[in-house]
Amino acid sequence: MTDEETPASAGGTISAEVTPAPNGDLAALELHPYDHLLRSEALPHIWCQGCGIGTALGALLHGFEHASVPVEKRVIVSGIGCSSRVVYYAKTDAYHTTHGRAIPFATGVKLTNPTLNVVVFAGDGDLFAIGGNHFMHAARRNMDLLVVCINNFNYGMTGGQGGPTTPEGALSTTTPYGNAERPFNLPEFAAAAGASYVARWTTLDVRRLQATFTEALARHGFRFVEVLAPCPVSFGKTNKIGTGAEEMEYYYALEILKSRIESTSHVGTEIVLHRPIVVGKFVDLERETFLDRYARVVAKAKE
Ligand SMILES: Cc1ncc(C[n+]2csc(CCOP(=O)(O)OP(=O)(O)O)c2C)c(N)n1
Ligand code: SF4
Ligand SMILES: [Mg+2]
Repeated sequence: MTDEETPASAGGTISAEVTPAPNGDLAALELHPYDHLLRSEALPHIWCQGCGIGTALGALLHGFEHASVPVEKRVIVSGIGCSSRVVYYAKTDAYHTTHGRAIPFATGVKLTNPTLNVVVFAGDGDLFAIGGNHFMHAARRNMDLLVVCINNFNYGMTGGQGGPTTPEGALSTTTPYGNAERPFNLPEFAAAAGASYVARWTTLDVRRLQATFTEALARHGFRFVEVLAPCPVSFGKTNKIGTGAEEMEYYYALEILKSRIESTSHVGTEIVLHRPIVVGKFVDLERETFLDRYARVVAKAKE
């Protein structure tokens, strides 16, 4: 990213002020309340100023703590992309796999050691373009995974190409005259494929995200959380939404809680540029998981 592309040059500000370490001792300085949950040796991170991925990671770490998941039981599996970089920074067991293949790797981890609490954390391109089939079948099986999708409506890492969640008409480096395709509606896709738990929030909804992760980490089966997140240097810039902060204002103006629109059928969960965005929890069911069913089959085979 060049200086020209930073949100600061588009009107944001960067503070150069840093709290001095006591006696100049950097090790004694607590940089963040979740510092102990981060691999500080891997910092600085690669994310652009105003990117939403770190906010979602912070909420997930909050969820691990508040759902009382023991540190040694936390696993994050990711694919490839800016979102998938979280595995470098979270102090959990982690697996940075190949593009689109986080779900099958995570399935292998869970089946090998069912006592682990396995989270897949990846981008919209990773999970729904190259990895779409894996998503669909893991949901159908009700595989015991929490899947977190950072939906920034494009392929952030590779230069802002359009993908399966790019809204119709939106601009990207591969749709310079507007996207002619209709995007996936991720909550509906997940629900139709068989997910037990489905929610969507934006990175503006930090407390709701924290509560959702806390709840979802304590559940079983296939759980899906879509996080709408700013990608200011690509999607935000190309579509004139602006900086990360301006994309938050965009969400503030457009998001509607699902609970507020229960009685009005004309507002759905599809995402249309500059139209209301429905957020909330859409599915929360107790269903037999793959591991439950598989244990029965194994018991039968042993009879
Ligand atoms: C098999 C394969 N195909 C393509 C790529 C190139 N590639 C790397 S990241 C990426 C897309 C990332 O988009 P997304 O998953 O939405 O993550 P984001 O960067 O937006 O967080 C692509 C196409 C790759 N690394 N491997
Ligand atoms: S390119 Fe977009 S998604 Fe990637 S770090 Fe920058 S703002 Fe975030
Ligand atoms: Mg993306």
